[in-house]
Amino acid sequence: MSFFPEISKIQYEGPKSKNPLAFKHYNPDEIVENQRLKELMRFTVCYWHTFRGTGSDPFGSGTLQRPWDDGSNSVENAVKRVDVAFEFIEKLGCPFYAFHDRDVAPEGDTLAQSNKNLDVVAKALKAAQQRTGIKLLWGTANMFSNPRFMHGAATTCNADVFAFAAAQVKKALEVTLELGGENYVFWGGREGYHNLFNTDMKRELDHLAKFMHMAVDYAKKIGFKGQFLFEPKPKEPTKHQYDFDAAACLNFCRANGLMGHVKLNIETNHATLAGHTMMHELEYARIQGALGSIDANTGDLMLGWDTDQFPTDIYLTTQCMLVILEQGGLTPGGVNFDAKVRRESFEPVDLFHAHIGAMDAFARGAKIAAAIRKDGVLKDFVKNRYRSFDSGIGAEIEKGTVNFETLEKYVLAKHELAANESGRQEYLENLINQYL
Ligand code: XLS
Ligand code: NI
Ligand code: NI
Repeated sequence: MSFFPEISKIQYEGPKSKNPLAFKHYNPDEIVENQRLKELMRFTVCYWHTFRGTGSDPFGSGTLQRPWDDGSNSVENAVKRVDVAFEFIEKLGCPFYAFHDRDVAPEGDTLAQSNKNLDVVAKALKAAQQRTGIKLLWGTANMFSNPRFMHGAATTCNADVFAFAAAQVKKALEVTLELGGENYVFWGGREGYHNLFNTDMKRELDHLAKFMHMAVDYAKKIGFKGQFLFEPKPKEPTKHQYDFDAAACLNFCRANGLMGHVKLNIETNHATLAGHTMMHELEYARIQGALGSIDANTGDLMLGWDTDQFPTDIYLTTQCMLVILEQGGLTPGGVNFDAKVRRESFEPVDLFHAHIGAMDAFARGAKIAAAIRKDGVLKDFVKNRYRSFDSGIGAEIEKGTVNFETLEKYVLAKHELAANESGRQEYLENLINQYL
C-alpha cells in the first residue's frame, strides 16, 4: 500500500529542470571535495515535525491533511505511521531519520507502558530500516511535552521527576542502540528558568551535569558508541535556557568534565535567537573540536521565536558549508532538517517540496563553498592578514616566549609600529557574491 501514490522516487534532473518534484542541485553521487554529496550531507528527515506536526499554533488547531493518520494516539496508528515515514524518506532519497521517543510511540499511563509502546514501534522501525537501508542519525527523549516536566527534567526542583527523566533517557538510549543510532541528542527542553527568585541556578546546573554523566556512563555500560550531542538554544520554552549558545554549552561541558564525551548539534534558528549567525556558532564549535551535527532549519529574522522553516537561502547554506567542509564533513553527525511546513502548506506534497528545496539549497551551498575553497581566496586572505605572527615578535608571542616586560622593551626600541592594513570586508563580500 502506498501513502504517496502520485509521487515516485525523486530524481536529480539538473539545474535546468522545471519539475518541482526533482532535484536541481542535489545529485547524491556527485563528488564534492572527494566525497559523494550523499555522504557529505547525510541528510536527515526529522520524525516530529514531518510526521507528527499538525500545523497547530497558539491561535488555532491543526490544518495539515494527513489522510493516513486516524488522529488517535494508539500504538497501531504509530506503527502505521512508520510505513508512511519510510515511504516518504525512501522516495525522497534521504539516508537518515531522527526521532524523539514520544513522537514515534505514544506515551502510556505509566513508564512501563510507555516503554512497552516504544518497544513495539522500535521493532517496526528496525524492520523498516532493514528493508530500506535508511539509518537512524540520532535518537533523543522528549522531556518537555508532558506536564510532569513543567519545572524541567534534569533541572527540575522535584527529585522524582529527575528520576523519571533518567529512566526515560535510559530507555531512549537502549532503543537508539538497538536501532543503530549514530548519535544521541540532548536538547534541554525545559532546562532553564523564568525567574531567578524561585530558582537555585547552581543546584540546577549541577544536576544537569550529573544527569549527563549518568547518560555517558550508561551508554558505556550498554555498549552504545554513538556520539552525544548537546543542542544550544537561548530561549523558548523558558526565558533563559541553560544551553544558551555554543559558548555556554562548551563552558558547561568543560566545567563539568564532559568535553570529549559531548559535541554540539547546532541549529540555525537557535543561533539567530542567541544573536549569532549560524556561521559563528559552527565555527566556534569547530575550532574546539566540538562540531558534531546540525539542525538546518532557519527562522525569520523579523520574528523572535523558533519558526523551524526549511532552509532556502543559498548565502546561508554557503556559509554553513564553508565551515563544514573545513572540518571535512560532519560524520557521524549530519544535516537534520528539524523543520516544518507552514500551516498554510497543508497537503502531503508540500512535505516533498520543502525537503527537496532544502536539500538543493544545501547541495548548492556545498558546491559554491567548495569552489571558494578551491580558489583559496578567503583562506589566502586570512592567512596573509595574520602574517605578522608567522615570524619575529609575533611568532614569539604565539610560542609564549615573551612577556609584558620583553614586549615593552621591544616597543621602546622600535621607531615605528608596522602599519595597519585594510580588512577589505566589502571587497571580500563582493568576491563571495561572484560565486553565488
Ligand atoms: C527545539 C529543538 C528540538 C531538538 C530535539 O527547538 O530544536 O527539536 O532538536 O529535541
Ligand atoms: Ni533542533
Ligand atoms: Ni529548534
